[in-house]
Amino acid sequence: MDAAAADDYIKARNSKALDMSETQSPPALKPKLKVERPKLYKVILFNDDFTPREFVVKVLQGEFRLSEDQALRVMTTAHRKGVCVVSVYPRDIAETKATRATDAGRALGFPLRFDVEPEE
Ligand code: TYC
Repeated sequence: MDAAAADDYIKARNSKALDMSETQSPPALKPKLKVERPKLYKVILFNDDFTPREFVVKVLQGEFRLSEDQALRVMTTAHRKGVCVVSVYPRDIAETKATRATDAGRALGFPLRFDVEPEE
């Protein structure tokens, strides 16, 4: 077909595509297949002067499934620097773990604190 005919054909095809009653028409626009990753949140551990080191390690192992070695490193970093990132999770998991870990300390009268903040 010549250029004018081709032009008419494309116009007709696109106008059909926009008419949803024509189910066999190809879509005029490609659908966006965009799958977004869930945003991640950091759980932060704060140092304090009262919570026993061994207890911090136990909470890190129990609530965050860290190995003894990882838990010791995280506890030691928080002890020396004031804070340490424990791990990252989707928002509700991060919040649940931070709350449970903070409550475990509070139940024994310790001021142990875990917080959640969005990853950049
Ligand atoms: N600083 C505490 C102590 O000397 C131990 C500790 C470490 C507490 C890390 C909290 O996030 C923490 N007993």
